[in-house]
Amino acid sequence: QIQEPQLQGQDVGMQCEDDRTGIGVETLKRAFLDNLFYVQGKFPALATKHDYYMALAYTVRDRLLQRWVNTAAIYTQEGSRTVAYLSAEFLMGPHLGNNLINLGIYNQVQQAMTELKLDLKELLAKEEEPGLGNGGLGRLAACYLDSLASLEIPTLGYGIRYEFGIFDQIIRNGWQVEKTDKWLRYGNPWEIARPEWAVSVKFGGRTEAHKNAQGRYQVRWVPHKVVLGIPYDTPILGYKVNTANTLRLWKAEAPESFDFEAFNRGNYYGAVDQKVTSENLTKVLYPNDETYEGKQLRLEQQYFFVSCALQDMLRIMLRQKLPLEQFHEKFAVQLNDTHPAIAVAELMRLLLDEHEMDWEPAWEITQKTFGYTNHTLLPEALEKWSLKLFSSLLPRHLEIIYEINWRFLEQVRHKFGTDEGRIGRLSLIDENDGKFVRMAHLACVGSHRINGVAELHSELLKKTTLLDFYEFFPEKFTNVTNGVTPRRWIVLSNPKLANLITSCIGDSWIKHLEDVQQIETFAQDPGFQKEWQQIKRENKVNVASILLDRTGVKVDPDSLFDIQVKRIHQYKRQHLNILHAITLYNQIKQNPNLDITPRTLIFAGKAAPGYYIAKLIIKLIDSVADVVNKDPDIGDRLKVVFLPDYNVKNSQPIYPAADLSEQISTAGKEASGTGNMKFAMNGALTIGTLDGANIEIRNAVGAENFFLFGLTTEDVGALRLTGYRPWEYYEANPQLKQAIDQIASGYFSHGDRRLFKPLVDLLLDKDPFMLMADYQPYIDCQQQVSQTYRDRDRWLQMSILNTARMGKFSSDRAIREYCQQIWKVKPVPVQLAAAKTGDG
Ligand code: F58
Repeated sequence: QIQEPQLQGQDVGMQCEDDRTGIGVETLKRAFLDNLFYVQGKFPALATKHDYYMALAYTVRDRLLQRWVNTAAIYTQEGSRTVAYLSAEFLMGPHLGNNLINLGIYNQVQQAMTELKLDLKELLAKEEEPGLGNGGLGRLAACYLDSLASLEIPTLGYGIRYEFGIFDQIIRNGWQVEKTDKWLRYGNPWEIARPEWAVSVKFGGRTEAHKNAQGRYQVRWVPHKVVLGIPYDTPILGYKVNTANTLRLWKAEAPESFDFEAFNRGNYYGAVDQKVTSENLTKVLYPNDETYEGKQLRLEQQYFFVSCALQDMLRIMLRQKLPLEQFHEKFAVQLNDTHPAIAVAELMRLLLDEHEMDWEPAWEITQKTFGYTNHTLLPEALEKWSLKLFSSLLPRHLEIIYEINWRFLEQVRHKFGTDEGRIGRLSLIDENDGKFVRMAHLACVGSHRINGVAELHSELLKKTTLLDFYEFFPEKFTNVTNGVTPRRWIVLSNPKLANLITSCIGDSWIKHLEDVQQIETFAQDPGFQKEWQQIKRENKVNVASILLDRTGVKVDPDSLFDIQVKRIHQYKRQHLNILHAITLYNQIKQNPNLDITPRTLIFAGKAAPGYYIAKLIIKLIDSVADVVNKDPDIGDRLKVVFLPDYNVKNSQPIYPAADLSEQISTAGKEASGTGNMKFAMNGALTIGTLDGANIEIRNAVGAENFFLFGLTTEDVGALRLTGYRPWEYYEANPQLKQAIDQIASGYFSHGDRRLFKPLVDLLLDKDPFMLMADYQPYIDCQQQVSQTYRDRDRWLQMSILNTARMGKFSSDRAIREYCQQIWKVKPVPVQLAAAKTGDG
């Protein structure tokens, strides 16, 4: 059934179904074949699947461009207030499917492909995803761009165009092996390079004083090297609106002049060398998750993209003839964690040195410009740069930071008197153990708003990590609970569920997720329940075939699909989940006739390449899987599978197929989580701790529709204080003891006792994430899950209510809150008219 096109570019009177904008099936077919011929240079008999994908991508891009150019023209004309979202990571996922949804042409394109004897699904699968992020933080940025465009908020996303994104993961002999992600190998149809807007970025060298034309002393930065930043723009279309915002990613290149200088001196290799080192800057994404690494190249990346972004904003202001004094009125700049925090010093430098502004007005503009979002409480993730490194790379910025710090600490003294302890804790410079610049402190001082990403997290920030800042400027602190876009995470990933919901309540929920509440009236309707169950089953059959294809493990779609997919980290406790798997295994072995609820445990996620324990956890999952899956006594009652290479594309079928979502981090450690939201929206029930957004999800769906277990944040703190002795739990609990002893004795490692020793020792000795304490409550809670699953009607009702009550967790809600509380920006609707020129 083909829906009538909702957006009709051809209706504005200028043309009718032309091949670049038309969205009728015949037009789409013609445009597609035209692109196959003129862009790919192929005729059908010679075309590969990839050629067809490219032809389709260009066909869709043409339809985006019309909206993109119009959007830029209107923003330029109106000088609209604009959000600049600065993020070292944007984990966009494949563009094609999402653009089809947001353009409202999925069905037409599907029909066009079918009529050409092509399978749209196969073509969608050909897209190499831009994996320009590690996990939650990068994906959040992508969801926010979708919502910003859908809410018609003028936005520029600024980041880095990494040549290699997050590594591809393969599993060899149970171990993670990393492969470089060559996502640009076959070209990227979604981006347009804008070399005309390239900027220069300086590094190293020294500063000197000079007198300006008015005889005033100014500082000049004489750099050691200069790198060019080339912007690459990708259109970000909103859902069924004409707004197409811009994601502007910067690539580093060597400036031509440098090559020539070296070349003229006869140093050909020197010239090439310069080019190679410059281009290294944006080569690769650092694959760390939740840990900070003090690498020079990382600081260079951060400064590079931030400087490019701010220079670009200044260019836009000049082009729009806006005075620089209005910078904070034109732009609301959000710092996605501290990775772009150097922006505070860079904006000061640009205003002071390049535009000769005085300190006070420059500082006022700076503070009014920035907002800072914190994403973690883990101490190992807090960025600090050694003064030695910092001063050698950014000598001018260090001077500015000293000045900011001096003035700030004066204010602290004024408010609190000379409390040296407090002053030391607040200082932008850490002098405890070597000297470091504390990036979170720079972000706090330089921003007018500081937010955490879930209620608990924002409270903990005020009580712990940022306590001193909270006491100094409480008015800056706020919370914005994360959200995810229902367009990608329901409509695109779970079309059957989306259609069922729409058939009952209409499609307003896609833009206003609160409306999905209306399906509550169907929660006990047997007909609706049956369709709900049928869709879940089809989604599980789909994942079962993916698992068979990628891992060779055959699973039963009627078993309970119990899923944990996220980065592998000790605090996320994939190993607690594995202890449950071992416990179930032992129960069946001890009682071979045991009538348990059949389960399939699915894991996926990448470990940071240098994080040994996380890699060992993957090996443990694989080893347990190997024993369990091959044991004839176990049969279909338990299966354990590790799906390799978790990324956005591979995750899309997963959420819709889950019965149970594992959100089992140690309380107080997971800032928010966003996977928890994607699962619950797709009708999975959650087993989880009182951590991050789990708390708010439980409040929204109702305690009776959520499986809660484990220590609270307060419990964790108290237990630490009174002395935590993990081995006591082990000794007191025979089931736990058996599981740990099996891991230690080589039961899962062909008798190798050394393999998992580091993990076992860690659990019995320090157990930093308190698995031992949470083990029994977790096992008991899982037992309840199994019981509940046997009551199909009850489970279905709980599942439906979970989806129905997830309205709050749309990223549209989160973005509305940012707009109101932090950015003070309003929508600027875009009407389609004949294409005009504009500069974005
Ligand atoms: C994540 N952080 C939080 N950091 O862990 C998660 O709870 C939250 O939902 C999400 O942010 C969005 O707010 C996260 O993903 C990183 O990946 C950083 C990348 C750069 C190095 C340090 C970690």
